[in-house]
Amino acid sequence: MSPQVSLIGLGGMGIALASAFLNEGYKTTVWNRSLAKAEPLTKKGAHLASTPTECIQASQLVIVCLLDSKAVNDILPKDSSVFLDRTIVNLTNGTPEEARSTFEIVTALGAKYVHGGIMAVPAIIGQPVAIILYSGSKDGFQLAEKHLAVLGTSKFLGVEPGSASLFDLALLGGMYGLFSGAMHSVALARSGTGDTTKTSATEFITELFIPFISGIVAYLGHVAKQIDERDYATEGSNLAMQLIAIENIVKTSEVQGVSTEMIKPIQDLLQQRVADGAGGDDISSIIELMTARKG
Ligand code: FVH
Repeated sequence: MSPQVSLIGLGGMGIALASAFLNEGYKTTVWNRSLAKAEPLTKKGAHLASTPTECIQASQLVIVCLLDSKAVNDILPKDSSVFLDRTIVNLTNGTPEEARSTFEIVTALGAKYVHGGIMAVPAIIGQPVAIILYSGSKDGFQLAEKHLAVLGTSKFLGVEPGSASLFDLALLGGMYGLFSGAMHSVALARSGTGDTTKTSATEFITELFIPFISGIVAYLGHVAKQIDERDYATEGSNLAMQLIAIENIVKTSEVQGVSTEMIKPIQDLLQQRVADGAGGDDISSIIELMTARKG
């Protein structure tokens, strides 16, 4: 008998998730608020449920992937008989508090609840490079594990239901830092006069930004060790020196009419650290301003 799965939510990500299961021969039942989005999947053999309740009843493993937690709370049935023997895996982006709240609600209704965070775009779902974080019911995760492997590489972070959301948001925060840095970098590079004005964003990013940043990414392992050991001794790039470079970036951005919104926050952090007497430290020492340390 073919394995079965139900999917609630057929946005860009839900369609990719459902397609991955269909491609692996799963009997796949889907539900979406707007019916039209189900059409490409029903053509590939998916069964269309007419309500979320019908979709949950169709399979023991139910995957939810909606826009936000409010949408999840809106569509989840409140009748516990629907949830008998069900494992609900919610891959909707949300806060750790929202994950914990949905865990309480769904567990009280009698189902096993696992919350997830997808660290991938729809195009790579189904490949090992698609990392998906999970936390919550260990039994639920173990029951679902071999099916979740269809979607990518699973990483179970423990029984605290909010852990996957916390790591999801932490990683996305890093990604947005990179994007905002890249946008500022391109804007500044294109603000010049002379030959550089002819440089396209594509040329600048591929020939200069990516090779430069790749070297910096490799250095992050060392930065992480400094943070863990709380030893910020620099191997040559101290904060006082880096602050001057950042001040030059801010000054030049202002002269060139480029927004300083992305660069000013890091200037503020370095200024504070240098004022605190940490001018001889490495960049890792700004972590001291970002977190209330436990233990
Ligand atoms: N797409 C991506 O790159 C990222 C990758 C990482 C994970 N995220 C998260 O995945 C969740 C879904 O994202 P999505 O890309 O599928 O989002 P949309 O294409 O905008 O589809 C949204 C679906 O949610 C349904 N929906 C919205 N509000 C309601 C509601 N009140 N009641 C019922 N359903 C609702 C919407 O239905 P419809 O508009 O088609 O009727 C779509 O199915 C998300 O948490 C990302 O952060 C994706």
